[in-house]
Amino acid sequence: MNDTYAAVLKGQLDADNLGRLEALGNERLLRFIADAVALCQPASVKVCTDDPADIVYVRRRAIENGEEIPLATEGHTVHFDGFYDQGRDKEVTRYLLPKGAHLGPNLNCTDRRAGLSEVRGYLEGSMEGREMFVRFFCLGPTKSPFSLSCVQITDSAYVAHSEDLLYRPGYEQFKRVRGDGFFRFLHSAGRLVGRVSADVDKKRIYIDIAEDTVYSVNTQYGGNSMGLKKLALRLAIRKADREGWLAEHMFVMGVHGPGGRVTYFAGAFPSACGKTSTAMLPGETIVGDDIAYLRVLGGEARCVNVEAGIFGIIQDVKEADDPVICKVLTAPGEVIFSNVLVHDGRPYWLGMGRPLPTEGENFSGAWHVGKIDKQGSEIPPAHKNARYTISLRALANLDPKFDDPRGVPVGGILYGGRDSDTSVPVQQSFDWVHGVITMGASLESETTSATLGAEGVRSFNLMSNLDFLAIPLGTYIHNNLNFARGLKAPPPIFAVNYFLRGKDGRYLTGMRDKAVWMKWMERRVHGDLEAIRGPTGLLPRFEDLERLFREVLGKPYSREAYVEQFTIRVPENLAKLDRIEKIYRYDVSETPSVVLEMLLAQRERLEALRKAKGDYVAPADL
Ligand code: SPV
Ligand code: MN
Repeated sequence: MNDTYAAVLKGQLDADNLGRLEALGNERLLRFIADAVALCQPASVKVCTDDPADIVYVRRRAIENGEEIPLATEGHTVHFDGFYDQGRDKEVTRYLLPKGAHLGPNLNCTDRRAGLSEVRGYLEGSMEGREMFVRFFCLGPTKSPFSLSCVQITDSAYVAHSEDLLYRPGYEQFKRVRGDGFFRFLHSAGRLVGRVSADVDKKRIYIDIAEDTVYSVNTQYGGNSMGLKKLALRLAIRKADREGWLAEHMFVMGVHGPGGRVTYFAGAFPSACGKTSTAMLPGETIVGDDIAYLRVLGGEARCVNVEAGIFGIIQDVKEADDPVICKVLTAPGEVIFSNVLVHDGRPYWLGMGRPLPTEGENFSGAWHVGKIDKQGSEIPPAHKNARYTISLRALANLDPKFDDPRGVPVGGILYGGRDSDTSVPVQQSFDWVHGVITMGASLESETTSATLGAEGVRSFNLMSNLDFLAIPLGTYIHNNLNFARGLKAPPPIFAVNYFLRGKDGRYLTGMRDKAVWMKWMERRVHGDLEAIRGPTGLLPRFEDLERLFREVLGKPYSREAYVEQFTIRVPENLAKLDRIEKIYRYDVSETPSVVLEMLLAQRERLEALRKAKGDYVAPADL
């Protein structure tokens, strides 16, 4: 070892922990850890291997240091984040931009030198009197072309514990695959008052793209603090850009078709738009609910779930709609609840389908009905972005190919957003390019509580990956278009919308109808069903949906419902094209020219239809 970093590690780590690091034989890793130790000044350092005893230790520490509180059910704990730390904080999440680099006008960047000095300033001495945990994980299955090694340093046992549920162990992977191509995450919760980060004004999440390193400080919320989640996604998008694959905000699920056939779908939805509940549909099997890597292997598109658990929104999770998750949330086993209401050792959340207690403990501390915040607004019993963290292995519907090193074949891709007035519930694109551009790159969604800020505002969110893009938007679209080049047959692309409303404001589709849309898409992948050609895509026929509603949900489906759901709303679609075209024409640099050409062709089809048939055109009139 080089003298300076060796001296730091020798001075701070006992022989056992030092031995664990040295066994990895990775100088870049040792340097990173030594730098973090010298900077954050922890009282002690715990290096975790893949040994289950280390996980037991981390779990115990989370309880001993008060970050997690045991609940009545065995294995269940609750964690609270600070009142102003309840979602991903986009404003203070920035790329550190080295001199000469550029990421286009749409990404939140700051000068690298100034940013490093600011965030490292906040990290200085941040772990005094506290324990530092060093953990190793693998994104994607181990021993796989998809595997990506990561090291997480944190002073939060809650973060170290959560990642244990959410990711595959990576210590042995580090031993096998030496070299510098790993991601590095350094997190400190910062100064705590009670159990929560106190210096909210000094919350920073800075992504050093030059070194594949993320610094996160003065925050605890999982999406800001757990490096392996969306922070690693940002780094992976850059790596994928360099290497010619895709890193996406997508679930992966197996949809079960006739004769025992399983067709895998990868689906991108913005946060809180039905992504997890689609991946968890009864009768289907889940591979993952949030992040996927896609690669071309042997001329075929294949994908993996990057993660091994779920950090899911708990609001509206109820027995009738989510029986599999409910079972895990109520049975003994490892579950971390966050930002729910706790009363008498039991967790409660909004929309759980029964009355909530009128008092308890929540993200505001001791809570009672009518409690108000500093602005005079009433504090809800549980936060809307309250979550549960579980391992996928706890689920009865885990797909058997979940851990396959070659991933699963991508049978179809789908994009969905929260759209109250424009798109039909389900449609298929004409081809790969049409799907990537008019469905993925044109995705809009009404904002939700998964990030801080106003809700219900329609916002552009290409591929539902906008929040995590780490390369210019035009380059990202180009990479998506190019992905199909190496494929023998590109998977069909679909768009879904679970949130379409009628003129009177009522939802036109039911919560469970997505089960039918998935089965329709599965049949379409194999060419089992015909479709109707509309101006924005290929639409289902009434008789196919009627049969699928009966078979899948055992319920009748009326022609009136079909017509209302699948009528093409020409003015709304044209208004959407206006918005999207404006973005690609004026706000995005390096837009591939095919984007505007495709949007123009869609506009011409809509205008021709309007001329021939009017503003609102039922499928039978197409
Ligand atoms: C999301 O918001 O899309 C999530 C949770 O999956 S977070 O970790 O906050 O990104
Ligand atoms: Mn997500």
